[in-house]
Amino acid sequence: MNGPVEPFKIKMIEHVGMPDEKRRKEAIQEAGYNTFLLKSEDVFIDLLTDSGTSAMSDNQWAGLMLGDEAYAGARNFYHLEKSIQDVLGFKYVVPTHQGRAAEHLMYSYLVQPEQLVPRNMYFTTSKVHVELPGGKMVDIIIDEAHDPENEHPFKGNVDLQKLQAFIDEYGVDKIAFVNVEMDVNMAGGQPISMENLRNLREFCDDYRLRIIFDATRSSENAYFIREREKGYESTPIIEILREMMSYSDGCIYSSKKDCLVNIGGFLATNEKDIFEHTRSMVVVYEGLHTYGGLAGRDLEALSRGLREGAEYNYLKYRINQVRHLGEMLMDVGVPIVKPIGGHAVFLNALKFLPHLPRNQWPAQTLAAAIYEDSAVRTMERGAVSKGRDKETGENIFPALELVRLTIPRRVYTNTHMEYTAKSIIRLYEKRDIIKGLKMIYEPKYLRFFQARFEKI
Ligand code: PM9
Repeated sequence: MNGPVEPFKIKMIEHVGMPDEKRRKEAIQEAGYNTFLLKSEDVFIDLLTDSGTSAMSDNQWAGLMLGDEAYAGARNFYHLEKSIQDVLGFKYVVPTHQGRAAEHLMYSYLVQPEQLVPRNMYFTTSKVHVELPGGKMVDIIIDEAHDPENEHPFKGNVDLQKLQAFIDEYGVDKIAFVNVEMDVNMAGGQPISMENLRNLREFCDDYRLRIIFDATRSSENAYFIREREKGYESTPIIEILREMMSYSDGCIYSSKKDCLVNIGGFLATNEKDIFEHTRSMVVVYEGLHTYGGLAGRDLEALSRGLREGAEYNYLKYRINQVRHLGEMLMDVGVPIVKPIGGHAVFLNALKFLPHLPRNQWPAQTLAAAIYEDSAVRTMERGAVSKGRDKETGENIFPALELVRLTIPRRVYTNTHMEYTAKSIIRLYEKRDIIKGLKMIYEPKYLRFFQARFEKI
């Protein structure tokens, strides 16, 4: 099967090298078997993340030259504000240097100690920013999302009964707000449906509960709605996005993903109190409210990238390139999360390495083995990422123990996807010889970034 035709041509290239087998072995050992600690120059194909790794267009690069680097009131801020109003429909905008800074400003305002934040599966940085002000994130995603084999078309959906159960048990005042992620990252890049969003809004209105979106991959989610949900087959992506956002009270956004830029984030809302509070806090942590830690040129690239990333032809190519990689693996029986997600293909490490117990970190082991075998860098998304229980201090072993092959946007060709698939298939054929890992260093926060391991 061939990959989708790219709707662009390449104007500039960056050389990449292939480290030999000896260097690969040394490099991953030096990195403590953690792919985050590899040097980029030791990597051939970098599928660590889709965050900040996009190739910008000539239109975005031209925008960089129009950066207005005034401390206050740069024209690029107003361009960004207008793009967000046009594409997402929010009135108020606070720029930040990346997504977690927006999470910090938003969640530290909305979460009181001991409160719960129900969410359709945790994300690492989101969970930390709920826990720092004393809250706790609880899971309300549908059960199907925890099963890698289940082919539900909207595995990102919220289970309203689970939300109701938290309200019944703890009382509505204990719920800080409901947090909804688009194209749920930790579930495998799985979308939420418009119908589910609409029902959730109705449900939350009855309880006067706020809904805050993590809209980081909302354009990719909108593409899936158009592809899979009745009534949206020919609706323009921007119309879908605006309807999605209309069911929320605001969003945080890491623009390093769907907005096709290398840095940036923002929060947006129609709620005056959220805006006034976060606008006053952004100057404490990020910078003035018209730049939020970004240069004027970054604001311009982001303003243009938000519009480009919501174009149907681009999204069609994007989603189908990810699907191409996933199908090459699936066709020969390599275990992956189904349906194939929006931004990445996720390997099911528990099925890939069934001989390894959970405390030997199968996904971490597999990510390290893939690098050692082929210089392809991937990321663990399992128990190392999940961390420890806040109360008991014990490791949590989530149902999903995955390795993410995350595809940067507009960066790699279909031939790169084919090289990756062939390497992983080759490794799958000799999977029995892969040995597990032992964790020898664990930092306090977000341990997956810096933890170190040793081969057993
Ligand atoms: N996501 C990713 O690789 C980068 C850091 S974690 C390895 O998937 C969501 C859904 C994200 C996300 C980052 C953030 C934080 C918030 N929500 O990285 O701070 O996927 O811009 O965004 C990463 P920033």
